[in-house]
Amino acid sequence: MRITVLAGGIGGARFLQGVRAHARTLPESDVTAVVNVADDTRMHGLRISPDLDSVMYTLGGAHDAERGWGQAGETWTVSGELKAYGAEPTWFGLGDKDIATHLVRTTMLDAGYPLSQVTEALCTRWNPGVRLIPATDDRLETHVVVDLPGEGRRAIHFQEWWVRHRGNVPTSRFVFVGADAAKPAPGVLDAIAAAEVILIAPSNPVVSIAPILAVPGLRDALLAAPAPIVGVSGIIGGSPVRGMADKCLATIGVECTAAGVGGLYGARSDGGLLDGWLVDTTDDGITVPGVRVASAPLWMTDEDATAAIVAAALALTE
Ligand code: GDP
Ligand code: FO1
Ligand code: CA
Repeated sequence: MRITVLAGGIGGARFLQGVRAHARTLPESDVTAVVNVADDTRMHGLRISPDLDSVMYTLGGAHDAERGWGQAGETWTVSGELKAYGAEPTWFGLGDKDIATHLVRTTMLDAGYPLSQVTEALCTRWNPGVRLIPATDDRLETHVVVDLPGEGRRAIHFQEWWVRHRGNVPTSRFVFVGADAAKPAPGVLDAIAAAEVILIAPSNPVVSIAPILAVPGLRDALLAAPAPIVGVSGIIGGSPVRGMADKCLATIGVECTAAGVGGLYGARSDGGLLDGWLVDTTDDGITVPGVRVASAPLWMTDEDATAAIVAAALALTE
């Protein structure tokens, strides 16, 4: 079965562990993940791709599960030295092992390779067992319009909003800089058109999935895809489980509930995204107009539990 997944960072990564595990039980399968790049930034001259790296490290078994980003067993010597120089941004930490990834990525990008090829090259080391494609090779960054005390209204990069301010600043909107001119990376449209099922990971709908959908052509490709599209809710009982989805949803005026996010994605029959929407058992009974809704336990506690979530998502297409 050809499965294509739209994914962000940690929620996408954990979900993909389950997709990979479930796919291994099928006679023939092939999993492609289209991954958000709008968290990407340059820091200290290095290109950082947080969501791609979260997925690559997690599927490669090298991730730090507790911290939720970067590699396990990290050391912070370089970050400490940069801080000692007062090199900005001092609020952003880069692990020593992680820096090697960014050095390879930046060197390849500066030599002219597109991010999709760089990602493929990095993955030859990590063997994720899933094909990882950035949504676009072009610059696409989430910026956040905020009111900073004493500084007035301005737009800051998503990383500054989240890592520096923890999202605790008056926030009016998210802007996907570069989206208008971005093109889907090679393989993205094919992965959507050739899929037998398309899954939307329980990733942040506002800053992980929306920037993927903002790449021109992507939404139309999803609407036209012959495969059913099933989303999995990242919101359980009104809680974002972990991360910033509550703050992001509040900013765009959407209720932080499984029904709220299902309604935000909308029914494919109505120009939206979804044929099916899988919610947690605590949210059983919610409805999304035009969408088939089912419930299952959605806590991605381990690979088996997550593979069962994937099986339940696929069952929604039958
Ligand atoms: P990020 O890019 O690292 O923020 O990660 P994603 O956007 O891929 O996913 C973050 C989202 O995953 C969070 O906002 C949660 O809603 C969701 N999430 C995290 N853990 C779980 C879980 O165990 N179950 C479900 N259903 N959602 C989860
Ligand atoms: N998150 C933090 O909370 N603090 C950091 O210093 C930090 C550094 C960092 C470096 C590389 C990387 O790939 C991710 C990093 N993150 C850090 C996570 C990241 O800010 C966000 O959680 C994601 O962009 C959300 O998807
Ligand atoms: Ca992200």
